Amino acid sequence: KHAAATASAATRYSGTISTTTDSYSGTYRLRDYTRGTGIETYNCKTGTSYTAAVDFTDADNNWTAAEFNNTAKDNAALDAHWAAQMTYDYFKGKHNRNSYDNAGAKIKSYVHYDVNYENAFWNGSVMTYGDGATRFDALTSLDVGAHEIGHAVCSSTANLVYSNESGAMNEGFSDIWAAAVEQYAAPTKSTWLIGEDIDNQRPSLRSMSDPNAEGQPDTYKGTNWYTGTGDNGGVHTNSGVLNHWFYILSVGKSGTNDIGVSFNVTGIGITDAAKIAYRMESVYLTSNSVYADARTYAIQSATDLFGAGSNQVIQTTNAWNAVGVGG
Ligand code: ASN
Ligand code: ZN
Repeated sequence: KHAAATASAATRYSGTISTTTDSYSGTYRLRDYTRGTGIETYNCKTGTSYTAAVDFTDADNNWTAAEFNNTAKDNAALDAHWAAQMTYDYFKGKHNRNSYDNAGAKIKSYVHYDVNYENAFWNGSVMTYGDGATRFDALTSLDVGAHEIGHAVCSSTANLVYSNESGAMNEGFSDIWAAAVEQYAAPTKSTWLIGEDIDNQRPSLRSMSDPNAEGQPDTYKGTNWYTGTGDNGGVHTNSGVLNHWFYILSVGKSGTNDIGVSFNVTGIGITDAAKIAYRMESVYLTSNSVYADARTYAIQSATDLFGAGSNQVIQTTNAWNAVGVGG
């Protein structure tokens, strides 16, 4: 009745990739039943109803630019489908997590949401992607897709409240997974920039290597630290501190931070840094955790994974000192 099939897909942002689709009723649709209980990608046709959405289909399973790089930006659906697949594979392969809930939950993505919609979001159940307008092209790049699914992972783990410091860390974890998935599935892209493929006006939405470049703090309560009430208390601003901690831990950096602390961190690589971040998020942090808790539990996680006194524990501690979250 239906069967998994391997497609060739000319994506909007990641070249021509191999992807799993579903052969059904004489055509192929953007559904993949080889991962968890499924990965499904739907077309909202510029409406805002999830129930009115339809399948994307292709007659021969060769989803070409000639067919999909049209004025409707239908090729963006191929990126969303692939982003969900690569995020699934990353969490399964690297953290033995079976989908965002670790119980194989179906990952549904809704593309062409609304008209000129300049955002993407996890609505608590499904991923939703606008086509963009002025600042953004269609918001279905690999890193943005991984970021949104990262919110679903957070909901099923630490469940960080989406305001103030806990919300900034919720945002930071989504950027950490965006970087980790991008490094895993597309290592030639700019791992440490978020949204570089979709931004028409800036180099990126956020820079994990230099948060100040996009208006974020790189130091706890340092330059650009936001204390107002907008954006749920600056969740997309103050995430720069967690982002920069993860960057420094992965890659290393030396310098002096905004509060005058000199640091010299040797990077442990993104693989070990991600193991520490994942354990902190999935085992230790809770809804109202703040940056001081992240320091405590990152060090605890590194100790669990690599042993007391290990280089990973030393550099985890040094990276927190570097971003101004002291002991
Ligand atoms: N794109 C935004 C984000 O994922 C939308 C939101 O949920 N605040 O952070
Ligand atoms: Zn987010």
